[in-house]
Amino acid sequence: MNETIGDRAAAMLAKAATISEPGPGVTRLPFTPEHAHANDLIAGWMQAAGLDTHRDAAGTLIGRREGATPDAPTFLLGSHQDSVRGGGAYDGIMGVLLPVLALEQLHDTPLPFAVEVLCFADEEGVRFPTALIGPRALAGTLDPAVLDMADRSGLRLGEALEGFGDPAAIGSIARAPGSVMGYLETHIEQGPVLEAEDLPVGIVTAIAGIERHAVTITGRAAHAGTAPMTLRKDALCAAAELVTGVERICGETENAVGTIGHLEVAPNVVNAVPAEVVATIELRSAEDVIRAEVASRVAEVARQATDRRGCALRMERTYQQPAKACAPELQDALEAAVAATGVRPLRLMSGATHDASAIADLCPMAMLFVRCREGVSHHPDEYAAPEDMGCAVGVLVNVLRGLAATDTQGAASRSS
Ligand code: HGY
Ligand code: MN
Ligand code: MN
Repeated sequence: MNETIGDRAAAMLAKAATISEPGPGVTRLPFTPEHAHANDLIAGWMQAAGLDTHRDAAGTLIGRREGATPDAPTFLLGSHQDSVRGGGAYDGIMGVLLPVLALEQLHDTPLPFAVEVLCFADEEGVRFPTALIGPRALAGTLDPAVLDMADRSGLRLGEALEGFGDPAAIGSIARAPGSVMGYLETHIEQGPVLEAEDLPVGIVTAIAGIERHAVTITGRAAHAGTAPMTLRKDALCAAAELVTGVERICGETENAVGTIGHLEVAPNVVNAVPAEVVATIELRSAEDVIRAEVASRVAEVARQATDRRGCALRMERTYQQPAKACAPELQDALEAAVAATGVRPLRLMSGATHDASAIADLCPMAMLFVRCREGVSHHPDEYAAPEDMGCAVGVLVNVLRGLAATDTQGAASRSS
């Protein structure tokens, strides 16, 4: 039986998934040997599809095909190559590969505009306490201070970037807004909606806003046997109240989610009252005003939980990005492209954040979701079916053809 485009995508992504640190799932962090190896593989994909490849100063691998004229605007597609620790084989990199396969299908189809597939280095923000440096550099919104942020080993981001990009030039790669028509990111849904609707693909309406806080609760170590309960300053009990507080507040707030994904206890021994807890709080909502309200309620719970136990609290917001709406005109173009494949178009919001959220500061952006088995993501069991990936490639081909037709009509009406 002929190998379908979806089968090819599945095989290529399975190969890419082997480029990982040892351990379960995929662990491919930015500016690492694994990243360099993945770049070589992806650049090969791009070149085989007829794209010229280069890396920009932010370490983004770019595959480009020229437009009809040297000054033609560019349409951007892409996603990220990096993963979380022990992640899946589709998050990010599938959104780099599928547009490459779509452009392979359009190799002999003239397009008036140039097209670039962007393979961003760091979307997850797992290695460094920042993220999205590639799209932010293109949008001209990158804070150069992030280059001084360090990973667990103390290596600065700016040093890690050497050999992948050019930290000294990262501030000069912002694209002129008029030079970019728009950005379309294809991404595994990472949620259960498309599976529940029995749909292979979906159209994203907005990307949730997100904020992260670093919390340190300092109590007092004491002997677990001799310290009376009334005289303890138990940092972990205070933290426990914060953990359930986040769950309760977000559980009772429509359109908000909250997670304490990281928690460390010291001295972390069976017979000592915990002296210190370090934790992260992450809050998300499609409505920034809701997220702000939840954040202030969570901060109040933290203050009360620590005051009551005589513990000290340090809580600092380390990251935030506002919710971003997808461009209505690109959503409509996606809807027409999906319908043309015979699939019922469905629009849904994204609880996960993406490179598109940063590119939205440069140009109109949109996202195409691909069904995710049981909504499982950021996990080795993450899975997108070949036939769904094949459908997505068909949608991307339809979108590019549609943009070309619109562009040509536009040019014709401008010249008449
Ligand atoms: O955290 C996120 O939403 C994304 O997967 N980095
Ligand atoms: Mn992702
Ligand atoms: Mn992710």
